[in-house]
Amino acid sequence: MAAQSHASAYAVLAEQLAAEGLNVEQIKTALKAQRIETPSWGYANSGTRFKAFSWPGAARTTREKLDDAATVHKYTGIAPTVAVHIPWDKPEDGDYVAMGQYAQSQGVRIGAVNPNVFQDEAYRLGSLGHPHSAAREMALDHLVECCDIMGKTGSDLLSLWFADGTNYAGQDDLRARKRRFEEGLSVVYKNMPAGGRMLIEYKFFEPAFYSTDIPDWGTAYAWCLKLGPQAQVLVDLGHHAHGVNIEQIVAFLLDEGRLGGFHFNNRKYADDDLIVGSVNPYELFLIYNELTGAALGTNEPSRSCAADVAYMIDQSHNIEGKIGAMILSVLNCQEAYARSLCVPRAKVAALQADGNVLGAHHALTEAFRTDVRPLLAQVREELGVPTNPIAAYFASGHDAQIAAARGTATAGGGYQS
Ligand code: PSV
Ligand code: MN
Repeated sequence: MAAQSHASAYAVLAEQLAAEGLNVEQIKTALKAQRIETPSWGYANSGTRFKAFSWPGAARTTREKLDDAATVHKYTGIAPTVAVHIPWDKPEDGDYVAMGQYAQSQGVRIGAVNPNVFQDEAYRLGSLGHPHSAAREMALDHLVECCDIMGKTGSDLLSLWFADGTNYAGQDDLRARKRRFEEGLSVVYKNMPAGGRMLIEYKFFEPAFYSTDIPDWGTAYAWCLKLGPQAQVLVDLGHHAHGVNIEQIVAFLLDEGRLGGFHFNNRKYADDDLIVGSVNPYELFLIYNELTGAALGTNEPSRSCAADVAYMIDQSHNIEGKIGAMILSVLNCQEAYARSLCVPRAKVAALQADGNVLGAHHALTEAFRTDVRPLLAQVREELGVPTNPIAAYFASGHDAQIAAARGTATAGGGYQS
C-alpha cells in the first residue's frame, strides 16, 4: 500500500469499525502496546539435519545477534526484547551483566533465558530424565546457572525445553523418568530469582521418537500445578500433532491462569520453524482471538493471565535472509493481533447466546477478512517507524551492508554462538 494512500483508507476503516461498535483509538492504543520477542538463534546460520547453508551477513556472535534484533525493533517498533540460548549466547568473558548492557546500548533488552540441556554428549539418554544421577546433576547445574543469569541480565523468564525421551519401548521406566523430572524441576523452581517465571514447553516428538518426557500441554500443566504459581505452560505452535486445536489449548490455559507464553512459528509438516503466519494465518488469528477476548474480558484469572503472556518467536531461517524473515514474522503477529481487535465481541457474544451458529461464525470470520493494512500504517506512523517496514528494510540495503562487513560464516551444521 502506497504511503500517501493509507490516510483515506484508514478513515474508511475507522468508520466501519465504529459502525460495529469498536473504538479505533482504543484499537490503536492496544496495537502500540503490543510486544513480540525475537530469538537470538534466529539470526545465526541454522539448518536442517541435512544441511546448514551459510547466509552472507548472518550473525556470527552474540553481539551481532543483538544488533540484528535491534534492527528488527528499529523497523517494527514492537520487538524490544531478545531471547537468549545458553551456552550458544555465552559471552567469551562470561560477563552477562555486560551482555545485558550491550543489548540496552543497542536499544533492546534481554528477554527469556533458554537453557540448553540437549547438546552435550552426556545427554544421550536425557537430562533431568536421564537414568544416571551424574547427567541429571550436570543438567541441574546448568539450569540453576541459568537462574543466576536471569538475575544478571534482568530477565524474569526461564524458558525450559527438554529433548528428553526414549526411542524404544522398554528402553527406560516411564514412571521413573516422570519422577526424576518432577524432582529436578522442583529444584530449578526453588532457584529462580524472586518474581521470575518458569515457562515449561512441551513437544510430542523429536528428537526422541518413542516417548517424550513432556509430550503435551497436559503434562506441562500438571507439573506447573505441582510446582507453584510461578510455573506456566509455553505453547510452541510447531509442537502439536496435525489437526490439534491450538486455540482451544490457549483458551483452557488462559482460563486456568497458566498460559505463560508462546513460541510463534509456522509449519506445514512437522516442527518446521517457518515464518510466523506463513502457512496458516487463520490459525494465528484464532489464537490471537482467544488472547484478545481474555484481555478485554472481565473474567479472572483469564484477564490478568492474558496481560502477562510472553509473546516470543522461535524460528530458524534455513534458505532465506534472517532479519527480513524476522521482520515479516513480527508483522504477521501484528496483523493477526489487529484483526483480533476488529472482532465485534458484543455482537458475537449475542449471536452465540442466541445459538446462531452461522451468524457468530460469520461475524468472527469477517473480522479475519478485514484489511488492517491502513490501520497498521497509521499505527506505525504514530509510533515513528516505517509505515511499510518490510519494504523499507528491503530498500535500506542493510542486508548488503552486513554481508560486506561480516562476510559469509561457515555454517557448521548447527547453531553458531
Ligand atoms: C525445540 O524444538 C525448540 O522449540 C525449543 O524451544 C528450543 O529451545 C528451540 O526449539 C531451539 O532449538
Ligand atoms: Mn520452541
